[in-house]
Amino acid sequence: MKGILHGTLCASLLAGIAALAPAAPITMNGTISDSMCGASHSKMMEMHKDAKMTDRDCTLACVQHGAKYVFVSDGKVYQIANQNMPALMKQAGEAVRLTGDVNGDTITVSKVAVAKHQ
Ligand SMILES: [Cu+2]
Repeated sequence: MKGILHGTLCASLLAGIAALAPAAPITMNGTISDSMCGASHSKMMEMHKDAKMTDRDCTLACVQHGAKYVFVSDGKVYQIANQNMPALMKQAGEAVRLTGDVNGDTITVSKVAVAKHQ
């Protein structure tokens, strides 16, 4: 008997799901900064040496002068869509774990938690 059946091709798994990326909230570690200073307050602090500002002081002062809150994570500066979230002012200049929907370079923040010290 020579009726050897060739195995049928295994159906390949179609994994084309990754292409569709719904805006799921993500959590990142970073700091709340301001759009004037971005990733670093050092330039501003250099200009106001006598004020002896902390990152927090600088962020709040910049926002008071028209800057917007931003979120800095891994050197990348994200704009924040919902500027009037109270937690932004509360944690300004400090390390946080921030949760929100990222759309390009803009985050709509849903949660700001204080980062644990390590
Ligand atoms: Cu500043």
